Amino acid sequence: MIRTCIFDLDGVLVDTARYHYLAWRRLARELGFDFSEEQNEALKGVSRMASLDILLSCGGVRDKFSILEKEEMAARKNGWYVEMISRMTPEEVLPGVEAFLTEARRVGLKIALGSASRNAPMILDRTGIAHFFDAVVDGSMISAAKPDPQVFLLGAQLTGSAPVECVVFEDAEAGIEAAERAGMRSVGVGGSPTLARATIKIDGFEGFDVAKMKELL
Ligand code: B16
Ligand code: MG
Repeated sequence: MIRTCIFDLDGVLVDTARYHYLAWRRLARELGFDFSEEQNEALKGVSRMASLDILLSCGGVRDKFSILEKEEMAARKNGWYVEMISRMTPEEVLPGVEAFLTEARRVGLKIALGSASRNAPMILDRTGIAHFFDAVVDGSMISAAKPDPQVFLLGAQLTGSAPVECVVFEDAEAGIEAAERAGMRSVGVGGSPTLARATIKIDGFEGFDVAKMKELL
């Protein structure tokens, strides 16, 4: 039986990947190299500092900086990112998401967020979906990033469900692996071929509902 739905944020409920990309690209340009959208794919679902290491590797400068310099760069990128997400509106919630969350609540399912982003609470607020959540687990509450299962196990614990009673919605391979390691079923969201290990896959929430979820899982 499913009692809790745990949602990743970026790529599942909203598309903040575009803003992450613009901010990382600006940093890369300040450092003297370019950063493509294809290269940005590798950053999805990955923590802020791990993303910075990938970006610096792309520019061939990964070993050039001290920890302090890297922290300053990550803070600079985050400043630009926060500037962009502070202007987000409810129109940026992905299609079908609000209908699914509304129905899930109506039928008594618990709803949790399991995101790597330290900015998750602000994004939920700006897009007007914070009220749907019984528990919010963000990047500031965990010590190990996905594919470690910590973020989802905490979501289960905070909603009073056992892992086997949870289903995780994820758009990143590391998130699907984290769900698997947590002993949870998963729904891979979006067209990425790297989500092959998800229990089921959907293109998005349009046309998807709780009955379909229960039938397919
Ligand atoms: P922040 P998710 C992830 O969010 C993003 O996909 C990833 O690109 C980002 O680096 C990470 O959050 C950390 O975000 O810098 O805001 O703390 O997909 O786990 O919701
Ligand atoms: Mg994601």
